[in-house]
Amino acid sequence: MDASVSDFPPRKVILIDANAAARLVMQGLLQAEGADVRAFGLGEEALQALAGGLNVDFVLVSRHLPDMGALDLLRRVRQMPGGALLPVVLITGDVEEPLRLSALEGGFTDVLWRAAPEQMAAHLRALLRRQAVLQRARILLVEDSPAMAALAAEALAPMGMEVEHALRAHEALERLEQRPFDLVIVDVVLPGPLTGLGLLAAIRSRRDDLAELPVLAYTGFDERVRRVEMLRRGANDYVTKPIDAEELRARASNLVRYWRLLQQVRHQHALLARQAVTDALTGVHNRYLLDESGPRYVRRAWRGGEPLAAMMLDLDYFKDVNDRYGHDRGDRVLQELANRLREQVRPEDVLVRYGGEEFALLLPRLAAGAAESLAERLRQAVAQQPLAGLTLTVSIGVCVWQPTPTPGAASQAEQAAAVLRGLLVHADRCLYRAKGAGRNRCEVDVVEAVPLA
Ligand code: GH3
Ligand code: MG
Ligand code: MG
Ligand code: MG
Repeated sequence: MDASVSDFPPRKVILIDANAAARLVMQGLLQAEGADVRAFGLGEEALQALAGGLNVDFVLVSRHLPDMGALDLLRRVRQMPGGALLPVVLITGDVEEPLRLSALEGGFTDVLWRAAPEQMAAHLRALLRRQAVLQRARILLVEDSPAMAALAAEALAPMGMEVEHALRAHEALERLEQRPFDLVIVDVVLPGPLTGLGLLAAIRSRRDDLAELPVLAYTGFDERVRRVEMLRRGANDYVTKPIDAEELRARASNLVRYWRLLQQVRHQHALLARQAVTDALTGVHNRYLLDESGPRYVRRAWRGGEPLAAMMLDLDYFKDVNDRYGHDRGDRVLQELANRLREQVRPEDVLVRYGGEEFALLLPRLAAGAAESLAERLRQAVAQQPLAGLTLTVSIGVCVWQPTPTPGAASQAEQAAAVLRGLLVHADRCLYRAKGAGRNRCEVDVVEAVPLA
């Protein structure tokens, strides 16, 4: 189960099944999904518990009960206070389509087939999550009439949605800045400088994620023109006055679900984007990030005539570590090395794992002297303290580019990318020199000309 769902309080479920073994199986399935289950063998017992004020999110009932038919039970649940909208799901061993249809027509929310446990588990999971999603929904209701607002809030309350009320559109905009909402319900006709249409326009023209926040409008029955205009400007849905509580609940929950889904997609997208530029072993950036953002650093340096340093750093004799202590130990060395390097650089510096045991750094505004002392500091930080219990050293090659200011330089992306490559190639050459000169040392070159690879 993902974290966003497990954060919710457990869903309360009533399970009614005369067969003790079947009850246990179902109970297991539900509990595995984090539900809080109350199981009963008789319909009458379950109805008593419900009538006694037991608050539940849904009811699962098997078709054959010793004391009443499932349909009788359903009818009695529907007559209870708060029972009109309670999901009641029928569990049956029978797959016949006519039964399914008659159960749905009879008012059951859904029908689950006992003999398909996989499918049933998936269904239950969906049901539990659906409820969980709505539970915490926060709605911003924008309505000038306190009486109307009270009606709407009352209609939404049974779903566990939290309703905040704003009297004016500008007040609603302020609240949107203060805390997250899942839905805005707005009266089209509002007094004050900003109408419902104005509020909608303000939301849809935002530059952040809130631009897509669902908006449910309500309008008078005879306000066709305004209603259409509201939809044209991006309202997701509408209800007409007088408000039908069930319709409002159904439309509101659809929109909340849409918003949650959209956020989930955004979250996944951000996660993937982060993963794409992160090295899985060490957690520092990977080479892809350097390709992505390096050219920007080049352009800035070039335009302003600011120095830009590229550094290549490679562990000495690392192959021996793997050979003598194993690959896992080698991995730990790389992780600790990455952490140590990260501690030494500034937030604006780019540190990437360039290859196996090789790291690259791109250091803006670092002139020759500063670049040389940083390289020396990095070298010592490794040599003076063991990595994963092993005393190791690194060799470092540095290329410091000191461009003459060139406004409009590298207006073309390929040009900046070529300079970046040139800098890295040159730094690598310096690294090679450091290796040749005995390792555990730094070699620094300063270049003024454009270093093209
Ligand atoms: P030099 O001082 O010349 O750099 O010698 P070296 O042994 O460090 O260089 P060489 O290129 O011969 O070996 C690099 C080794 O790094 C070989 C490879 O097995 C190891 N290596 C590359 N990536 C990883 C990794 O992700 N984990 C581990 N444990 N080893 C890796
Ligand atoms: Mg009004
Ligand atoms: Mg090496
Ligand atoms: Mg290497």
